[in-house]
Amino acid sequence: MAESANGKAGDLRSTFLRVYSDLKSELLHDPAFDFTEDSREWVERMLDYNVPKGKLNRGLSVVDSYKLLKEGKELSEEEIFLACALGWCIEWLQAYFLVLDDIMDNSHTRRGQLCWFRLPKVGLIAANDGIILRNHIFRILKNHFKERPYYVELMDLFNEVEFQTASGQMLDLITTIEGEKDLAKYKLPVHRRIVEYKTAYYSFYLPVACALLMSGENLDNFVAVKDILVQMGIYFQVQDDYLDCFGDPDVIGKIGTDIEDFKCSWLVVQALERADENQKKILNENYGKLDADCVSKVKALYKDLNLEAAFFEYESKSYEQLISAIEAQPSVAVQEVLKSFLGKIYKRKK
Ligand code: DMA
Ligand code: MG
Ligand code: MG
Ligand code: MG
Repeated sequence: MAESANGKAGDLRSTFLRVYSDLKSELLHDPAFDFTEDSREWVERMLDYNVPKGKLNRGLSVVDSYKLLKEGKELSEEEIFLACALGWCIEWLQAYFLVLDDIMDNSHTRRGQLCWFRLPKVGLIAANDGIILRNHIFRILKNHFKERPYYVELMDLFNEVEFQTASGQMLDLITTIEGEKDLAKYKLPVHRRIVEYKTAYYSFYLPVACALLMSGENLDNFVAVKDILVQMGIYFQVQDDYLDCFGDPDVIGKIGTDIEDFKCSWLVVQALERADENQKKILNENYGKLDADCVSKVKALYKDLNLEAAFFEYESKSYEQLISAIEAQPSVAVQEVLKSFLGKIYKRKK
């Protein structure tokens, strides 16, 4: 296992997926719960449906980052397993947030399939499945990291980041409360605050922080790195907002709902900045309505305002700023970690 995982990217992916199967079977035989046949089957189906079907960028980044931090030294089989297990903890965290996010955002599809709660047998059982997914993270950490010197740090990291993400989700959701919809409040700093918390910490800081803890580092010494990763996370969520409207659902695997949901998306913030009085009127009358005609009118306005070009400009500017911040980092290994992460998302289509 170690040999192949030290090699090509494709090998790493298959090693990573093998670790998923190992972790899953441990969870399905957790001695703390006396599984019935039905409950074991439910959990297995729920995991296979929600955990391993994404791009796995976040999870794989733990392993990539750990390797780069080891500066070319061959990893032992155990190190590879542990880095993969931490990567999976992040994928579990992501699955937990997405299962609940899709309920709250009234979404239809995710990763090219129906959202979990949309399955007739599932419905709001999905809410408890989200809680189960969340608990699995700490089962995995206990099973594999209990004896490690960084165990407490690791649990604290996952708790902190989960709290930040849930708080970001709250901000995202309370800006859309029925009866309090007011586009006038949708300004760039409001957007920035939401996406920093709901996306950046768990998607960007967490994978690198896991790799740093495994390498024996003290996270207090990496505040500047954290700052760059948070900036990268903000850029990533702007891409997500852009793709919600302009992406190809067959490629991104989900149908956008931001316009219907009255979300404080980067696109609506930009539209409001560029709109004349007449165009603002169109937005006020059509944004946040569960009605295909209203959605089309908003999309047509986005085209008129040339938001695609605005996004491409934002994208290149963010890239340049991130690269110069990264190159100002003293450690070359850290630079490599950050550049590899940025390379994975720059100009992404999904
Ligand atoms: C999702 O933001 C954030 C979390 C923490 C799941 P979103 O609703 O824009 O994500 P998506 O577009 O994937 O539904
Ligand atoms: Mg969503
Ligand atoms: Mg959401
Ligand atoms: Mg989105």
